[in-house]
Amino acid sequence: MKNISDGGMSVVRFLKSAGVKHVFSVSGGPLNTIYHACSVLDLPLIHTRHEAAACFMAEAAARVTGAPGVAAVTLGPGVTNTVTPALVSTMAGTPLLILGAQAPTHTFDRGAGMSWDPLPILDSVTKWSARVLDVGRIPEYLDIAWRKMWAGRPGPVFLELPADILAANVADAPPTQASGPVAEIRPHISPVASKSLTAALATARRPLMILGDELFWDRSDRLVAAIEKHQIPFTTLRLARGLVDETHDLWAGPGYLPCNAALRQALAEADCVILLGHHFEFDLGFGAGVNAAAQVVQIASDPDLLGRNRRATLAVQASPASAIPVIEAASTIPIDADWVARVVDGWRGERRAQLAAVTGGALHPVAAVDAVCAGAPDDAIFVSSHGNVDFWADARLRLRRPGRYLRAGQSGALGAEIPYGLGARFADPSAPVIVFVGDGGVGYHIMEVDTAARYGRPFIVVVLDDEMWGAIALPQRRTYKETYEMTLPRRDWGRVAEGLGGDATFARTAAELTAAIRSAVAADRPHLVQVPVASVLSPYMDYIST
Ligand SMILES: Cc1ncc(C[n+]2csc(CCOP(=O)(O)OP(=O)(O)O)c2C)c(N)n1
Ligand SMILES: [Mg+2]
Repeated sequence: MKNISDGGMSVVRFLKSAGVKHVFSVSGGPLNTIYHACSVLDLPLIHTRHEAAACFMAEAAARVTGAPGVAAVTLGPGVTNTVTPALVSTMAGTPLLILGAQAPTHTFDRGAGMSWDPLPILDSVTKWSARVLDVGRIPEYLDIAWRKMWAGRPGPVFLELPADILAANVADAPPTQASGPVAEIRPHISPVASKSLTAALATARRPLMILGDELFWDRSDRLVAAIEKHQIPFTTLRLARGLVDETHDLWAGPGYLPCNAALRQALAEADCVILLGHHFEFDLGFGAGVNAAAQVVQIASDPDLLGRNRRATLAVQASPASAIPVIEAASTIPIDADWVARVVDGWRGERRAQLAAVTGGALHPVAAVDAVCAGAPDDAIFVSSHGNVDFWADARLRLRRPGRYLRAGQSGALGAEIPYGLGARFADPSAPVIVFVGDGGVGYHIMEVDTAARYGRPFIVVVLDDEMWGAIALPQRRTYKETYEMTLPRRDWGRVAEGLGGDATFARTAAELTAAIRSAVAADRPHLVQVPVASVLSPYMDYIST
């Protein structure tokens, strides 16, 4: 082991100081300095099977722990393989640092092997991207990257590191600037905004609270107290899933209008909508269905989100967590209790109706999701893909803690789910992790079962097998009365998993599925359960494809 102080050491020293726990990677010659430094400085390096999977794992770690993940990839195709996860991370608002190698600077513009200029490509899918051309400036550039990653709504950043810069001796170019990761900066709610917020609440009779992404990073231990004091019905969206226990009496279901008709109605009837740490995005119908006469209070640190798609009557640029004690302190709202009961009962009724749809024959997706949950321990982390059957999972799961449900989000990217499962297990080594994926999505990154086996970080993959690309096939059939290249023959995914070092079960009934999950959790080895399911269009897909 050479004890050198080169660019690779500078990189890893920074990552350690920033609290990074793993570097996810696929190797490449120029990355050797980083690999060496990870070994010397004891930063665990995870060698995956695909650069996209490495990035998804790094991003998953952030979704579980709240601390950013890091991926290191080689030049050219190594970097372009990160484009999709960078896009997912941008659209989901999650922090991710991608380090990409480059050919040595003296070969620039000569057509060096594997080399391509990735900055125009990565620029378009990240918050910020840059090239480092001076070994002494590596800590400074990482510092900039870290700040950009967290500024406002979090997102991915990309740093290109040419091979000669990574290999250069730091002693020849001492660091330009002492740096370390900055603390997150969020503006505290001002006294003036607090007064306006209190005034808005004072006239509310039918308030509805939407808990969104920023609250995941910006927690408040007064959230439940504020909700309960005023008896405000609330919904949870994307990163905020599970932020408040979703078995709570006041939970109005998941914050996705396409799968929650009760929420659509509640938004149309509410007289005060409190949107915390989010904007009126696609799954909130861009705010179009909100009662035109309602007061809309929107609180977010990132001013770019304020008023996006739908104007707020009170838009506050502040940490949503800093606003929650103001809500709690407000005089009790003279609430319309009958309306609140209608809102929460509306969602419960829809949940019951999901079960009523379960019929005989192949397992209904709802029955499959329930059977998995029945075998899963309380601390399980769930991941779901973006096929039709997963939309049933999205509407069926009730998360009881934050960071326990991972889904690519607004990008809708198939393929993130299996690496998310493994990334989650690295982030929380003791939590059982269960991934829901279709027979289409499973083909993207099933290879990562091998990575799970190599590193002893097991997770469970549940393949909901309807023998088709269902999310596309079912609307196709509805519109055209036929489908085009949509069928998938039943493949033996269990044998694939076994070939990669995992175990496997084929389950046909709910009881077999629950038993398979229980024994997989107990064995704590990578496990794939394949379940034939009925092909039934989920309410979500039904809504968005009409
Ligand atoms: C990267 C990517 N490619 C294509 C799509 C479009 N797409 C969405 S769902 C789907 C079918 C998924 O099939 P499967 O995984 O079997 O789930 P099912 O819909 O059958 O439940 C496709 C192709 C996508 N969301 N992401
Ligand atoms: Mg399918």
